[in-house]
Amino acid sequence: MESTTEPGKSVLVQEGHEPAPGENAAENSLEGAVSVPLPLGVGERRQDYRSALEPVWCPGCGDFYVLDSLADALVELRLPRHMVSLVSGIGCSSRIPGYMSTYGFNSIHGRALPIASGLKLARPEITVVVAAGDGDAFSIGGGHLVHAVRRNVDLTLLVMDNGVYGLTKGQVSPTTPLGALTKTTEQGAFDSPVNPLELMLVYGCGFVAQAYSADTRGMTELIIEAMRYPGFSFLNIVSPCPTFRGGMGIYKDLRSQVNRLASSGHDASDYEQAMAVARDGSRIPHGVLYRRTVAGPGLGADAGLAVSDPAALRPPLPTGLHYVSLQEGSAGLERIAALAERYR
Ligand SMILES: Cc1ncc(C[n+]2csc(CCOP(=O)(O)OP(=O)(O)O)c2C)c(N)n1
Ligand code: SF4
Ligand SMILES: [Mg+2]
Repeated sequence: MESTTEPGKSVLVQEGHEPAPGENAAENSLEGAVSVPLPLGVGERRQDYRSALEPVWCPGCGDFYVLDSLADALVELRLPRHMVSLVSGIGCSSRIPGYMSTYGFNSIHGRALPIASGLKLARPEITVVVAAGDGDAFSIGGGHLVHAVRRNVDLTLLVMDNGVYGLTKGQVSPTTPLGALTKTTEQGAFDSPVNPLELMLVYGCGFVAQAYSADTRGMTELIIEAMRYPGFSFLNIVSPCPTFRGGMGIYKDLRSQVNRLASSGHDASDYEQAMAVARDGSRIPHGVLYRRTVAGPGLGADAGLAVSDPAALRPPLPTGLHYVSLQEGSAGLERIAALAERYR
């Protein structure tokens, strides 16, 4: 998979995705495919990172804000479109790769993290962002979370947490609050909900943050910070589903509960403080709860952001792995590099 396609060259794509740069358009027989210029390089505006597909989300869906914020973050990070890959599972939220002009993989329900980990290990120079729903991440894909955290591959996981299964029309999810009415809990949800922030802190995630999706600017800053973090980073995004949970009034309810950590004196280097914020069920924290800053392999000035300078793409691809393990130190790095050599 060499990045040899020249700017302006036409390739076949389907549903807004491009095949690998350099892929022969004539050999690509994807049904319903259309020919569009492959967008290479850095975009200047939000629209440059959007595909031609119009979102099919319901009016008022919180995921619209996430789409805007993600595009804004890529503009600010000056990441070339062909050097970013968005990997998702299945769900309303997981449609997001199709709406962007970067690479994308709308994969299998709950399986985005292992796919994204493989991609990042195989192509470490590509910035990989995982987009998931709360069901995708904490229910069917819940088993993958702990391993993504402990492997600490340099990925960013964005969970669009609407507290419901949106795509399949309103069933209870792992983050549905106690007592909430859904299609499958007509007398109120009775299982204790998962607390995503507490869960990721307990797993040992080095970067744990939360955003409220209607605060687009604040969310953009948090996405940028998460993507810059050298190692596995987690951003839970409270992204309402007004169709199946709470109607449009949910925005007003949520706004009144938001607790902006940046203005509350919160110390994100303090694990105990982060845990206390995560466990405080009375507010919705918006900001970075925890950011581990322990120095370790890969924690150089440029680690965590695969490509910030397009000129850096010109030299041959690195042969070593860009794998960050804050916990295992260099032993972990050596093991992974040896494994990679075996399968090369
Ligand atoms: C293996 C598998 N199991 C179940 C489904 C059905 N399914 C598709 S999306 C989904 C849940 C979506 O909820 P969530 O992940 O919270 O995303 P949302 O639609 O709310 O954004 C389910 C159960 C599936 N597609 N594949
Ligand atoms: S069902 Fe809910 S999550 Fe899905 S698009 Fe509609 S509002 Fe958004
Ligand atoms: Mg959901």
